[in-house]
Amino acid sequence: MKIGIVCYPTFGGSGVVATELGINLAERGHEVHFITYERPVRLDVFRGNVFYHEVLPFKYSLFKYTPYETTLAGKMVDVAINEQLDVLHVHYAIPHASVAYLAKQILKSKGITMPFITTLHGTDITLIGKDPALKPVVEFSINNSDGVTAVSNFLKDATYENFTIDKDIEVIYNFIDFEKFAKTDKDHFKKAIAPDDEKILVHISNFRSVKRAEDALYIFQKVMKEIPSKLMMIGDGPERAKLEILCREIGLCDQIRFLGKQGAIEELLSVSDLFLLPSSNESFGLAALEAMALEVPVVSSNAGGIPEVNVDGLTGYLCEIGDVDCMAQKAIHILSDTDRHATFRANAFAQAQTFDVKKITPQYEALYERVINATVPA
Ligand code: GMT
Repeated sequence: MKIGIVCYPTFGGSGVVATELGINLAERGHEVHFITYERPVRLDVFRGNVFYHEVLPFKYSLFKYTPYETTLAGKMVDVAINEQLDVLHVHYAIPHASVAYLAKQILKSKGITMPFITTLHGTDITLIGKDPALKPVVEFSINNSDGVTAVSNFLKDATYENFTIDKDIEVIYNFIDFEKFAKTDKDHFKKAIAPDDEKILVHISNFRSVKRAEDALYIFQKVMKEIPSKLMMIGDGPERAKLEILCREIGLCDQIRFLGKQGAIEELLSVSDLFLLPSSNESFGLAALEAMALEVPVVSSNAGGIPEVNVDGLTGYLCEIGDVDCMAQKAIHILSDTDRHATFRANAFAQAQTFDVKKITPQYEALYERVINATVPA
């Protein structure tokens, strides 16, 4: 198949999922065309059947805002015609689903049929999408997609609760590529971060308020009173400056490393002992799955779709949002006994295997085929 993929090219979860899916589809023999405003961060190796079409900003003195949606629609139409796409798959509803609808109508007026699939990722539904300023457009574009998927049952239910939806939403979970996320011997990293063999706790996010990254610091503060440990804070975002101030206020800057955005996450996870995900909302929690793929147990909040990934008492623990005492106590419980820690590590890995990309990509392929076959020619 010839598949167009539209996503945010950044470190955000939806962009990572879209890029990894495109790469996997290409490895399975499909031709994949990424349509984005920048090269996606994880699209870092040349492949013969992967193409990247950049949406360039259109500037004109009359415009206060660059008309991104219009140029994106134009690029979708151009790629669909010239590359003869069979299907377009847009990730994150805003604005990609409504723009895909516009592109589809333009193509229809030219006698070209191009179905599109929308994958809902989380905040496009739970946070931003339900804002009255955006809701009618999000609702319309979901109802007019040829196929709709959500990355968890929680997100599917939230979509039906927040919008009037007359479409079937299929749950296709996020996934992990075990060829990329394989444990590597990074002992020199471990020595650099934890020279006295301390336990390494890790939090990875885009440091937006929804991640409650400050809770990771409070949890760590309690854990390190019982267990010699270090905390790696990976990623960047609007809350980072406040977190660095907090780290100074609680006097733990020697124990906490802010590493910023990192490319080879798997190398840092290879030396980690426990992952902290205290988010107030999370449709899936891809970062937790990536940790589990590297045998790192997870202590998290029980928000949104996280329980569909992190199984309480098996792969880690779930506590109420904001209950840092509970999360610290569970972290200590896991880390304080070597055999118990090893069992949690093994369980986390086994659970991650249920999300193997090799099991998930065929679900998208089947959906593409169903949608293409069901589409009436223009
Ligand atoms: O908030 C983020 O982490 C970014 C956001 C996105 O859309 O890029 O992530 C959402 O999509 C990820 C991939 O499907 C999910 O793993 C995250 O749980 C989800 N974030 C939220 O729901 C807050």
